[in-house]
Amino acid sequence: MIRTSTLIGALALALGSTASATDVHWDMATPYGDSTFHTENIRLFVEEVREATDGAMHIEVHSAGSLISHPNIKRAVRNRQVQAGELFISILGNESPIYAVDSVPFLATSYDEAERLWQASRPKIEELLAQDRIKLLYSVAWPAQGFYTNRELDTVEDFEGLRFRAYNATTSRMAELLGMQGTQVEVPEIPQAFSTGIINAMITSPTTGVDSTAWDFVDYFYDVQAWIPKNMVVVNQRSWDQLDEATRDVILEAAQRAEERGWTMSREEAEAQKAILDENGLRVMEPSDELMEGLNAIGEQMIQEWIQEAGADGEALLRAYGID
Ligand code: PCA
Repeated sequence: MIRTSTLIGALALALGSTASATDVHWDMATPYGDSTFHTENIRLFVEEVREATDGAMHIEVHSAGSLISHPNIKRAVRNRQVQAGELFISILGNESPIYAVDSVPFLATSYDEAERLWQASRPKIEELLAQDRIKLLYSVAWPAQGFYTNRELDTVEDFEGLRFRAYNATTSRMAELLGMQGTQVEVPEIPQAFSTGIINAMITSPTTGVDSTAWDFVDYFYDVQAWIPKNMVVVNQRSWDQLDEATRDVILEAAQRAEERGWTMSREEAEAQKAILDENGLRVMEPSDELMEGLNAIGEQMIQEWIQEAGADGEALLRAYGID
């Protein structure tokens, strides 16, 4: 059967119109839920692209890992199972330490530092992605990461024996150094992992704490601001190359706006989401000096380990960031 849209397309072509002859539909896989600001930002991005192309470029967002689970999103984009995707950059840390740089404890802990680190690491990350025929569109930070626990943390010894949710190789390593048992759990599964006792502690943003109703499972949020990790939005290079130039320009411009808007959203929500944690009965704690000293020592060790692993590329990246 011939679809009406095909007929209209053929007609438009015959009449010399550029309108709907080049309708493109892309699928985009993302790991996080619809209420997360990253997903809200993606939906605004997709809508801008749709409007600026008069509806010709349609990107369908499949959120919360509903189409592809987070650990498989990069591969799915590479293999064109989906044309676009969003993922947490440091989930790729076991492919290259360069991907993990934004999750090294206490290397970049303010938004200004995180932005500088992003500018310093972006070219190298683009180069790595290009090896897999993937193109980077934009990247947005999460608010700073803090600990959620059901016990008071006075010193680093208090982590001993906790069952800790890890979300990448760096957090697994941190669990090990703090004497915790690490288990990798994706965001949509956090509530279940807590309620079944697989985990009883985690490190993440106030955003993800709110999204996963952390107050149902733990009593404290320690605002240690350990690092500011990022997501990135990527597309398959071949799918990209098949777009006409006008559409590519529209997407690049919308991507740049999405990056700027996303960082603003992130900055704004760091405080707002902490207030929501507090309203729901979680005790938002300032860490003691002793706790911070212990964590900083672990951070030092992990920075050294990262430098060793990342070699000359890592040194160049840190120099670009402003550390010798
Ligand atoms: N939320 C995501 C990544 C970092 C964050 O704040 C998570 O917990 O997996």
